Amino acid sequence: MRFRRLINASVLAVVAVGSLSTVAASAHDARPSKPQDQSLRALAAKHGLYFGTAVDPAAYAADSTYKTMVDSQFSTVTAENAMKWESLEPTRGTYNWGPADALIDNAVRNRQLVRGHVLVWHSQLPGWLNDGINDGTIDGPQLRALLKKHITDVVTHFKGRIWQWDVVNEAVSDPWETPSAIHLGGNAGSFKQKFADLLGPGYLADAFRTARAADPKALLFYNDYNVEAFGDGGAGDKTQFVYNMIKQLRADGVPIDGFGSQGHLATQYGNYDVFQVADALQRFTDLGLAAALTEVDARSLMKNADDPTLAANGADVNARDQAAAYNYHVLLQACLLNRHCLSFTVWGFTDKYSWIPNWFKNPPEGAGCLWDAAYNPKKSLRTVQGDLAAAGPPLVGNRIPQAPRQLPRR
Ligand code: 9MR
Repeated sequence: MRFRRLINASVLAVVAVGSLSTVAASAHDARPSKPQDQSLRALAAKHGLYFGTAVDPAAYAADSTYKTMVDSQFSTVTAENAMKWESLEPTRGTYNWGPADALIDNAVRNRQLVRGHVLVWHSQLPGWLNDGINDGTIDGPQLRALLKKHITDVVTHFKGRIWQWDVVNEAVSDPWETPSAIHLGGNAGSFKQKFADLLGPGYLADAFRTARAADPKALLFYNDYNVEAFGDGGAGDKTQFVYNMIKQLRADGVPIDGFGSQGHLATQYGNYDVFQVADALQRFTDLGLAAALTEVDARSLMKNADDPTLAANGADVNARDQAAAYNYHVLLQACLLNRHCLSFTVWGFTDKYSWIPNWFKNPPEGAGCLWDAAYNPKKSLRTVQGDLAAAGPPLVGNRIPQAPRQLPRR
């Protein structure tokens, strides 16, 4: 008792000194403390928003700066690759849960929520499954059965530890593919089209129902790229197609809770504006869904593969950095303006480990992250910090939690 009283007295003393100095500071200077002194997670928490990153376990283990930043800057994490089917079941029937479990353990330690990525995707399937689909030894009914087992096994294994699941990822085509009218699948003759055709049109509804049966509490998302804004609403408008598809799923009682807009932007294509993206998010959340920005980055064309880290021209870097920062700003503001937008996740936070230069080589693209390859803050980071620090009521309110939609009672 006496011990507790002593502690209370000393805590009170500290509080008193703290508040005195706050009063003194605010009398002279009404500005908030500098955003760059605060973490992204702390700045976002003022709005109830979770700020996340994709995590690469190899970098996390080998690079202490990377680890410190994952642990301290972010309030939600996504496994960049460790929860994909090829990572979890490289040999048929033998699961490798280790890296994904470790990632979740770290998240729990750091009081972070986890986005599960991904249950159904035509890409990064294990070799045995790819081969079976390609050589015809795995047919439609077999693939549907394998997928059902996969979703059940994975969601059950991680049950209670996943906040949001990307249940289905990138299921529809792009307008530059053939045929150009958006459809389930991809380019004529592609693996993506074959995967969709084998599964048949009902597979999305089945996937969400199977996931819900295995975990009643996780929020279940459809996730895709190039759906940040609506186009002309016609046959080549991917956002419109995804909207119609999700609207139908909701009307059919399918337990889909969220719309994930990946947010992989590129400065050479120009920028959206805040209200284009805010309007799109609103149309989706008006369907009764939560929303999330799930894989944000803003890449630029590089002059050569070494640029900008080794051979960059300062004028180029400045122009790109400002354009990239504006792209981050637009996505974040749109998310902040919608109280159903629950999280804003970047697809890696440092150019040191970004997927972009590995993916876009000819012509080279890069420089898409908030920090550069030497962990120097970029204009994009400062912009995001400023946006989070300056936002608040009446336009930016606290987030509205999403209730997971349940299967109908039998
Ligand atoms: O960042 C991921 C990269 O390491 C992988 O090689 C790549 C393989 O397809 O997938 C990347 O992540 C993708 C994500 O899972 C889905 N949306 C697009 C992302 C970037 O390609």
